[in-house]
Amino acid sequence: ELRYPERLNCAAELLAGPAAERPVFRTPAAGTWTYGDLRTRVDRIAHTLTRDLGIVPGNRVLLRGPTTPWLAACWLAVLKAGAVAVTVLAQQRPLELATMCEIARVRHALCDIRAVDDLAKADIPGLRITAYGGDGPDDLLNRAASEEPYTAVETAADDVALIAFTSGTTGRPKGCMHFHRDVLATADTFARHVLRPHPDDVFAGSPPLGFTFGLGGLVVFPMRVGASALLLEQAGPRQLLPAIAEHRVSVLFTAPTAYRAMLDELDGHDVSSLRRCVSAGENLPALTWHTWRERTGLRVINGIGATELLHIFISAADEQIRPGTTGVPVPGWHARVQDEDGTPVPDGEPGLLAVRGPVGCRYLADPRQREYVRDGWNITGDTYVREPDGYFRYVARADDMIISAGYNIAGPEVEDALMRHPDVLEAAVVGRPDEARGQVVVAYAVLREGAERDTEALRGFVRSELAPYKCPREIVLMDALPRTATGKLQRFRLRTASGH
Ligand code: 3SK
Repeated sequence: ELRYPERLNCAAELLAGPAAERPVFRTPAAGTWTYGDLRTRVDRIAHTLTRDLGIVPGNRVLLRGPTTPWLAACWLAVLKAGAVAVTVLAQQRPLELATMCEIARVRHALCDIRAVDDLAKADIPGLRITAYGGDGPDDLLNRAASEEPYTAVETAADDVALIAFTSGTTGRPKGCMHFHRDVLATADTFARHVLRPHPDDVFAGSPPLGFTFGLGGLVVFPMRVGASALLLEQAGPRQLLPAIAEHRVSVLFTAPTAYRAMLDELDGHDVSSLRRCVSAGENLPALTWHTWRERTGLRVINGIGATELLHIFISAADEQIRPGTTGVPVPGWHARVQDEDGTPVPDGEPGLLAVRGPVGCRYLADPRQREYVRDGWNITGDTYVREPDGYFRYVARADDMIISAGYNIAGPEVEDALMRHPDVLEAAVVGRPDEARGQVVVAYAVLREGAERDTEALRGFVRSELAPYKCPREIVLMDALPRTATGKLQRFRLRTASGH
């Protein structure tokens, strides 16, 4: 069982150990930051937050920007000052940001200087935006309220450190609150027992820091052991492959889609520095696992995680890996498969995955908490089978979420966006199986009489409302959507029509 002191500030804990001259963040353009550089910069930012911006413990601070050492430093400074980091994805659009700020009651935002105009456009009432990453006198770092070391706020281990958003099936995002101890628990369970990193490891990967998969893999896990991470603003397979060779990356975090894309481009790239490859965000097919093993000699560590539970809770490493399964509960976690009433189903039969462990789901002011946590078990929304030997095998998502290239997309959120177009009468959105991305978003729409049947214009409209990864690949026009006698939408019929 994990034990942490009653008073715990996870940022101070992560920053404390390693020698000042050791590297912590590497970048292609802005060189390398050492732990000493990071500590100095975090302290300057924390002083400015406290003295200049008037941020007090418990305040929620939105963090927005591409994956850079500056974003990581802001995250650490917010936590060190006892405030709560509200992390969002750089691609999220003004409407989405406004909803998240309203839910989390955010009054302050720290935003990469290149993304400030976009955030300002959201016109979020009462939001004070401070830019970072620039060199002007108003930039967060240059305000330099003090050069003194900053004494971390003595937060309780179960004070909220982080609010991470996830899309719900109804489309309204849910803010997941995580404690200071939760952040360390992810490193002290999955990373410690499965990943087993050492201080000379160089981490890299595609998930952004606004996604807890990336926050763990690129900040928390390396810092917990005094290692370093390569932070890439663009981290698609095309950028990752040369970066692995150039920076001698040893631990890779990405999604199955990216492993498949890298396999297509592997020839001529030196990936001999890799010793650990982690895959999560969507199901990893056995074929991808075997092909990666044949081409690189490496066994991919598959895992299932959730924003609600912060990071990975079922996985396996080395000889324990069984391709085609996710693995076994990570030490510290328990998992079972149950029916809708909470009764465990026999091994070999599909049911709902239920897990519990050191991190639990705590939605911020959202009644959907009752659906996710039942009798102390977190119901992840995935259908799984537990094999007789204790391995867990993924079957499908149990709800209406679409998982495309590792992104969780709520169909109803896309439907709502589509229906904001004046020509659209009704819309239904489902996932269609896709070899490269797992699933792609497909929309079915009924237009108003006389409307122009221009599906490209509709796609453009959705793209202006939502992050691009949520935009339907195809919009199919229909005369009417399939409904039950009581008027309920039958998404399963559209799924069948779209190729499930
Ligand atoms: O949502 C996920 O799939 C995930 C995977 C790994 C770690 C964290 C998360 C949120």
